Amino acid sequence: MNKILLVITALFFTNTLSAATVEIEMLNRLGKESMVYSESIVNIQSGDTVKWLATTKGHNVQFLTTPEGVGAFRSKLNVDTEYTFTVPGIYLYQCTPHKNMGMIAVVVVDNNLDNIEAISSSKVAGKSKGRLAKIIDTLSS
Ligand SMILES: [Cu+2]
Repeated sequence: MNKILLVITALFFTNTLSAATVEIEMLNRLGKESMVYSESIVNIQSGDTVKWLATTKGHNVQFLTTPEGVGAFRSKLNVDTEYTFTVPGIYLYQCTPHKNMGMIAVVVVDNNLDNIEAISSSKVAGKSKGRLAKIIDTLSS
């Protein structure tokens, strides 16, 4: 019994100590692409934080499809923003002004792909359709 408690405690502290912050830039241009997040897929562990940097202005982060039970998140335009992920699964988010211009990306927490159907059937328009298809291809392979 004590041994189990010890293992659980150790796991808890290991997880807390290793909580990481990943930075993503919000950009008007990256190589040949315009209106993009610098990473279209980020893999993190629960407890980790993603920080989106307003490297170029006019962008934000708005959750579009998330694991069940996760509340809405929408940041202000033009400012750095961050979110700490605690629920495993895939989070699809978009930039509100550029949602039809392909400015979407995902965060995957704990390598959990349980909600991939909900992600792939998310309503996106314009250039975001192609980007979402690419993301789903990558996640499924
Ligand atoms: Cu944008």
